[in-house]
Amino acid sequence: MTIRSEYLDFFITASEKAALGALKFVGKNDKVAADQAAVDNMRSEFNKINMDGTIVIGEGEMDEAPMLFIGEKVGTQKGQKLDIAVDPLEGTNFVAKNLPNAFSVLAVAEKGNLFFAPDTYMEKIVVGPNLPDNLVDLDNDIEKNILLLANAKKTNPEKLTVCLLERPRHKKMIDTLKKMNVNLKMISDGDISGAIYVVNKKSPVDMYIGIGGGPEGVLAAAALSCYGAQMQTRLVLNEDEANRASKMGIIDLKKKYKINEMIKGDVIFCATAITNGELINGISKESDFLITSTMAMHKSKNINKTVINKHPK
Ligand code: VTB
Repeated sequence: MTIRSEYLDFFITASEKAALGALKFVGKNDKVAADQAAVDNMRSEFNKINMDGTIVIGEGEMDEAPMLFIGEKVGTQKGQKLDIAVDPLEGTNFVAKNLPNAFSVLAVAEKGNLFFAPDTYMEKIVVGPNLPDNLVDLDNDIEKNILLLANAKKTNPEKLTVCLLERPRHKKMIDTLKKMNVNLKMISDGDISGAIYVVNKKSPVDMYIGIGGGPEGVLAAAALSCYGAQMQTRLVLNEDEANRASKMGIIDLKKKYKINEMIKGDVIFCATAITNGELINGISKESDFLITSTMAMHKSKNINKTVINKHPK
């Protein structure tokens, strides 16, 4: 089975509306209000859709998130059974501070096909398509992974670019990459985009690596699955989180996941830029309209397009 084709447009609209909600808070230094506006808009669009939807990756667990919480039912409960991962505002800081790369993001799979990742950290390594299977591995040190990638791409480490979040936890890795003369692309936030850079021609990145959010990892996997890229992830859990993950049904807490274990079957992925980004243009203003650009993918239909829509102000 696949996701019915009529759903793509509905999800594009939900992603656009979330982005338009956050737009009002660009440069207002209020990331909570920006996030809330994106969440409210996305949820009200979801509830217009004829689907039996469940949020499997959302704003948190029920007691900490009033809306779009994990397990929340969305839609009219009448159509196809779908599992949905959302990040209505990826880059709350970017919107608050009026910086590039803020997005509204969502991914959809058929019921039971989306990894129920807890809201914890996740180790991630991503490389592009057309490389030998299982080329890199989270259990290799960074030096080995770089040498394997350089060899597969028939190039030298100094010609490779690696993207990672600028965090103290990545210092050792950054030091090794510097020693190997690898080019760095260090991002302050937004590691869904960071992972997608690996398949983006405008921002040539050869590898994304490091520890970021688990939910962001699953959303990135959804997009990357439409490109045939490779990704490996592993949850990073403290004791309390390990207990929660076990309760969520995760048996092997140290398991390394590949894309097809995080996302099975068909996928819809939508990302609407709020502020300008390297992947896609942000919302622009004309006298009577706001213009949104959305990356829209539907895997089984081989759809991967940019949708530009005008919205009356
Ligand atoms: C990433 C990134 C997010 O959090 O997941 C990161 O994609 C990881 O958390 O945009 P820390 O900030 O704690 O390192 C964000 O930067 C913010 O949610």
